[in-house]
Amino acid sequence: MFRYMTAGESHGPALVGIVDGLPAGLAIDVDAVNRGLRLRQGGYGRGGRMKIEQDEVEVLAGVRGGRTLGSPVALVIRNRDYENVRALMDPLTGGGEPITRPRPGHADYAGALKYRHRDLRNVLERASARETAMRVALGELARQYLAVFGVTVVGHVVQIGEVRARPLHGRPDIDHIASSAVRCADPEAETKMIACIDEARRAGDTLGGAFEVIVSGVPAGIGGNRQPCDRLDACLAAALMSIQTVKAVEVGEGMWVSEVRGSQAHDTFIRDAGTVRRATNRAGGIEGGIANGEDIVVRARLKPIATLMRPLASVDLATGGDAPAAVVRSDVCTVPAASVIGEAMVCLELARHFADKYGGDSVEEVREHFAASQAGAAAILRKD
Ligand code: EPS
Repeated sequence: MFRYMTAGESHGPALVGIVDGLPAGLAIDVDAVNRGLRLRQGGYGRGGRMKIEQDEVEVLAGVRGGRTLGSPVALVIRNRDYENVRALMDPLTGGGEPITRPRPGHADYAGALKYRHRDLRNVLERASARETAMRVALGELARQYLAVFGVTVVGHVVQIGEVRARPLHGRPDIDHIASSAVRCADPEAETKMIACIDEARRAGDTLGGAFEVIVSGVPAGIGGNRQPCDRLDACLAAALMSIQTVKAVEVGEGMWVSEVRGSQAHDTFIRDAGTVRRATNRAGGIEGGIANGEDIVVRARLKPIATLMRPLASVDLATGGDAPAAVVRSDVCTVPAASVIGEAMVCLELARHFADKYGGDSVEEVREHFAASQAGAAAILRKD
């Protein structure tokens, strides 16, 4: 079983993560984890906090001499900003003026009622997208596990505000996305997206958008249909929806196929050199909850961030009177960062499904299971 968990407050001492279920003998590349963390911190539209943090992971357990031991892997990322706000956030002595004016669109209000907190800081600290730094670190480990099977995962931004990138033809150019300030493959759209972010910043406002994640190398048969929770599309949708500000998820051409006839919507089969492929990939690589061997394509749509420098109408929970929402330091647009987090969530979810199907206690055993399964699947298609 592959599972993970994170803990940590946005301005607390550190973020902590544990991943359990990686096989023994997997080479761990910490530099690659730190590269992922740097990508998540970047992207045009970030606020002042990212000038303070320089996220780096420390491995605490489960790895020796650069290889996994088969025991749980524990990671920590320290929050540099903690040193500036110790009086507020010290786990034993922290305190201060309560925040009492909930931001529309944020977890502030619902969380206060849920946990019966009178200080909204007790809600916002965990609700903050800061915790996604640890998701990215764990996701990079999951990506290194998926590499055993030849799987690659790439995320890119397809929309910021009203600016849409031109649709990709083929797979995205990873180097171009990495060098784009907004992680967008379309240079023309990139310029407009940057202008759009500048405009929102000047207006004291925020922006949402959309990103796409493309996965290649997933063999047919990952996922399942025995129970609702086995379905790969459902699992990926839940994983992406768990990212702060995501309000919609699409698999393949999910929105478009809802408007056309069946004769236009489905991906016809083509026989090709002893194997079978598809003329199109509108299903986004998943049919009936099971990967069909084509690239997996998922998209997530994000609402604008809830912290506005020109705050929306709210109420003061301390007095019961009308009041503008609390204003705290924040970002203008985090869609580029979200595309990195989206990659991580897809990696984590796929790692769980790969471990279910091909899992083993050591990398050698995993490779044996995978090779046997691949040979069995090829025999279904062979007609000699
Ligand atoms: C966030 C508010 C900002 C963001 C933060 C998420 O933090 P602060 O209140 O410290 O300025 O920068 O994101 C991160 C710290 C991060 O690492 O992504 C929020 O309220 O969700």
